[in-house]
Order: sequence, then structure tokens, then C-alpha cells
Amino acid sequence: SDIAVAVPARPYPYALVPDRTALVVIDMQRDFIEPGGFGDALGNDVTRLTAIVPAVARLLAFARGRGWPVIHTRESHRPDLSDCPPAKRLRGNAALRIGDEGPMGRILVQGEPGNAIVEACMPLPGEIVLDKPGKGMFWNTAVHDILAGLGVSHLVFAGVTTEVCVQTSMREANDRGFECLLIEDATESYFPQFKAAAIEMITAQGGIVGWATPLATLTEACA
Ligand code: C5J
Repeated sequence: SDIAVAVPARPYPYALVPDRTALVVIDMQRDFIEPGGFGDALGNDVTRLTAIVPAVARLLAFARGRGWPVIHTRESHRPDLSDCPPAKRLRGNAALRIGDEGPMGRILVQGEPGNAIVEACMPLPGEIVLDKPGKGMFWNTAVHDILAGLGVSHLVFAGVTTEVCVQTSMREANDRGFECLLIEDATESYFPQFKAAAIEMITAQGGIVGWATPLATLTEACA
């Protein structure tokens, strides 16, 4: 049905249509989140990211209980890097490039240990796992067709990092006509000021990219 539930949110209540909603969990990968991974090796404080793992796991349990489709993304490239533009590979730390051997296997390469999703957020059989070569989830993936096939118009977002892959994916989804809600305590950045600014940007100007709310507000509104 198209019956909507009003979820209190920034900048005003989000009209969630449960029968047309999917959960999107962005890049909850060991290499970004776990101590000893790629993110850690680059000098980032991963404790901020490990701290949201339980909230993302609770959100997954909630979505599964509701029967929502669940889409997990992984930032990843083919082993031959044919889907990694040189401009992406050459960016940043010359000692740790995409495809190089990192602390948890080859960096951002499909099938490597660090590319896997953290244990507590592991996809279940039947859930969609999307390998995406970009920061956003639409570039070079089948996700638009997958969502159309499922009849989804509303997307609830979680994952890392807020201002990079989560925000890019939300902006891409917003341009494609999806109504997007970010779960504030189920997303995180290495930089707290970037997380706060990303949420401000998303919700500014009457929700120019979408809405944001805490997990408990979503679950209470749907109870
Ligand atoms: C993600 C990144 N997943 N920060 N990647 O946000 O490069």
C-alpha cells in the first residue's frame, strides 16, 4: 500500500511508505571500520566508526523484521582494477594505493579480507550486496534497475562515511527521485565536524537532499 507513516525528522516529518521502503547500508567494510585496516593505516581514528556498528546492526534487525529489502554496498574494484580510474588510484598516499597489498589484503579489491563487511552487519542470504567502484552507489552498478524492480521509492540510509559515500549516494538517489532518510546514529565519519556539516547540508533548504533522524525515532514512529 501507499499508506505513509510520519517519522519525526529534520527538517520536518518524513513521510515513510513502509511498503515502498528499502534499507541501504553503505560500505560497512572491515577496511574502513576495524583497527588494523586500511582506514587505520592511513592514520584515521577508526574508533568513531566501530562505535556505530551496534546501531547499524539494530537498524538491520529492524528492517529485516519489517520485511524491507536490504541493500549492502561495498566500495570495491575488480582484481585487475579495470573499473578503477587512474585518477582514483593515483590520489592520496603513494605508499597505500588501491590494489596495493594492505594490512588486510589488497586495498579496495573484491574478495580481499578487508573488503568484507564487518561480522555484526553481515548480509543475510537473499539480501542484495552491491560492489560499487565509485563513492556513490549508482555509478557503474545495477542499483537503479534493482530498486525499480522492487517498486522502491523510499530509501533509509546508514553506513560510512557520512560525508563521502553516504552523502554521495543520497545525492545520487535524490536526483533519481527517491525520498531519502539518513539515520544519524547509524552513520559516522572519521571527522566529527564533517558528519555534522553533511547532515546540515542534506537537511538544509527544506530537505534539499533528504531528511535525518535518530534510529529510536524511526522505530518508535513505526511501532
Ligand atoms: C567511504 C571513503 N565508504 N571515505 N569511502 O566513504 O573513501
